[in-house]
Amino acid sequence: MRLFVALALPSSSVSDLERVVAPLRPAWPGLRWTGQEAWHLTLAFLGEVEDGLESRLGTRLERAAARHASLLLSLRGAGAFPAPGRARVLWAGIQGDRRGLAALAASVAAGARRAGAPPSGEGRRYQPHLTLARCRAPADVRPLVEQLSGYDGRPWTASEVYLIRSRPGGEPRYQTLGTWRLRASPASH
Ligand code: 2AM
Repeated sequence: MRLFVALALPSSSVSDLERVVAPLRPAWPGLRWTGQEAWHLTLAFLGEVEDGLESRLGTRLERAAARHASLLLSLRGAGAFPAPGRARVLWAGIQGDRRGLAALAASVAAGARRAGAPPSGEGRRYQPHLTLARCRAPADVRPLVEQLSGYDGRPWTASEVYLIRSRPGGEPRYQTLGTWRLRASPASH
């Protein structure tokens, strides 16, 4: 089964962003826009994982989560992979505790590797993002990146790591298999 590990966004952050993204979609029908119900921040994409590895994976993810404090994050601006002038992916940016986020992503990747489910794309630099749209062929999305550049969402505290099964074409597309809590951050005591 196809698995990934992610953080969720609170519904207020999702609806704030949707309010800004919704009016942009009709002008760019050539892009494959993601819907708000699918929005998440990927920590590690594990790809196809053998059935039966979930419980080992769960043990490792629990340990990884317990080593990290919850993260104060916000959505800000936009960008594109590999570049706005020839985009394959249009994304919203993540601000706040990016260092903590990268450290958590590294722990999650290490835990998944030990569980026998190494993330694909390991060795690539972790670039936190929320995918807004995918492009069938490289597209010049500079106007969209510009329109979203002033976006500055309200901060939220991410306090749980999610193991999610992705079922392309399935309903629902994303199924949560487990959640593990991060440590409470010192500021929230
Ligand atoms: P994306 O949003 O940047 O496309 C579920 O598919 C999640 O895993 C998505 O957030 C997706 O990231 C990520 N993902 C899918 N395929 C991937 C791959 N080959 N390498 C890294 N991440 C991938």
